[in-house]
Amino acid sequence: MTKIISIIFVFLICTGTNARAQEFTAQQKASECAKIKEAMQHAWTGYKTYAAGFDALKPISKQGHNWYGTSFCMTPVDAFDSFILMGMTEEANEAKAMIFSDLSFDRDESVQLFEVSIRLLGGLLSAYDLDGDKRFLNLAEDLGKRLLPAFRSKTGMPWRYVNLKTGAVRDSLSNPAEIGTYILEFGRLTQLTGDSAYYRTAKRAMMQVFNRRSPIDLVGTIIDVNTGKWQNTESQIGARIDSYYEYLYKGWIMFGDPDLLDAWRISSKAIKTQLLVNTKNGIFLTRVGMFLGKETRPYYGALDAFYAGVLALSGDLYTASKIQQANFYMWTKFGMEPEVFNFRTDTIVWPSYPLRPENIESCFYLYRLTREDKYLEMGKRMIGDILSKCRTEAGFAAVKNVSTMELEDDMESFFLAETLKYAYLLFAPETTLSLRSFVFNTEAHPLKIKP
Ligand code: DMJ
Repeated sequence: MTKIISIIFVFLICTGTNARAQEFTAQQKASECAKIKEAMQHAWTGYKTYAAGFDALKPISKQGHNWYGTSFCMTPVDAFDSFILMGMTEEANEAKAMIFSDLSFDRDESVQLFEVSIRLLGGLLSAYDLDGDKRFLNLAEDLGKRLLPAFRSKTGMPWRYVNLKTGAVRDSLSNPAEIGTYILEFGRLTQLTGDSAYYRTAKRAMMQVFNRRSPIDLVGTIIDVNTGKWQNTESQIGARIDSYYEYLYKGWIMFGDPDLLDAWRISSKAIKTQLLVNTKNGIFLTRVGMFLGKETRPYYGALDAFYAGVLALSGDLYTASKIQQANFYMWTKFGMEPEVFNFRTDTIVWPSYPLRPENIESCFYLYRLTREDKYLEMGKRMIGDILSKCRTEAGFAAVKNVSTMELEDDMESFFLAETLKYAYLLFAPETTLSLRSFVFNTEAHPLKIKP
C-alpha cells in the first residue's frame, strides 16, 4: 500500500514538474520577443537598403517594387505602428520621415479601394492614434476624401477601383470583403474629423451585403455592386469574404452599433450551422452553396485561420480553440501552412505561403483570452519556422511551395504590419497593447476605442 502511495506521489511530483517545465517563463517570452524584434530589424534594413522609395522589397533579387506607377510607401506605413509597439524608436522615426517626405495622394492613379484602405488608411490612423502627430491624420483625411467616390454605385456598395484624382471608378464585380471592410477605418475617421459621411457610407455598404444574405443567412463570394446580384454563390470563410465578418464584430466593439452586433450574431450562427466540420484534427470550416448549405469543396487554408481569433474575441472560446487546433494541424501537417488544402483528403490544393499572419493572429487572441501556454507553444513553432526557413540575406521571402520549400521573390508589407506584430504581441506583456483600448483593423493596425 505504502509502495503504491509513494509511486502515485512520485508520479504526481513528476507530472507537476513537467507541467511547470513546459510553462513559459518571463525570460523565455522576452527571448521570443527579442528574436522577433531582430527579424523586424532585418526586414527593415533590407527594405531601406534595397527598396527605399518603393512600396515593397523583393527579398531575393534585392530590389524594390511598386504597386502602381510610383510608391505609396506601403512598407513604411504598414511597419510604423509595429515599430512603435516593439519599442523600435529609431526605425519608427525613419519610417515616419519617409512617409512625410514621399507620401502624397494627389495623384492621377486608379487604386484598389480595399488594399489602400486597410494598409494605408488604417496604417495612418493607427499611426496617429499611437504617435499623435497631426500630419498622419491630415494624410488619412485626404485619402479618405479621395476614396469616398468609390461608393457611388447604384447600391452604395463600392466599386473595386477608384481614381484618387478624378474619382473615376471601375470593376463592379466585387465581393463581401472588398465591400464590407471599411467601418473601422472610416468610422475612426468620422470620430476624428467629425464628418459623419465616412461612417454612414461604410455602414451602408456592409449592410447592403448583409441584406442580400440567403434564407439560411450566408453570403456568396462574388456580387455585382450595381445590380446587387450574386455572381458566385459559394459561401466560405476565407478569401474574398473573411474580413466582412471580422468587421461586423469588431465594428460592434469599436462603435457599439447594435445593427452590427445583430448582423454578426445572425451570420456567426449561420456559419456555425452550415460551415463547421468536426474532425479528429479539430474543427475546419468548409465551403457550401449559400442557398442550400450543401458542401461544394472541402477546402480550408491560411486565410480561413483568422476566424478562430474573431470567434474568441466574441466570447466563443470553445469553438475557437477547436478551430485553432485545426489551424495548427494545418501548419504542422505540411511543415508550414499551404494557402488552401482539402481537409478531407489531407492534400494540398494551393501550395504557397506568402508569410500570412492569420494563424499566429488567432493564437494571439486565444492566448490573451485564455492564458493557456499551448498557444505560446503554437506561436513559437510557427514564427520559428518562418524565421528559420524564409530568411534571406535581404529580408524574408514568401514560400512558393510548402512541400518543396522553394521561395518566392516577395515580402508583402503585411509581414511587417501583421505577422511579426502578432507574434511579438503574443509574447509581450499585455500592457504593450490592451484589447480593452484598441481594436485591430484587418491589417493589424490598432485603432483607439473612443472612451
Ligand atoms: C492582409 O492584407 C489582411 O489581413 C487581409 O484581411 C487578408 N490578407 C492579408 C494577410 O493575409
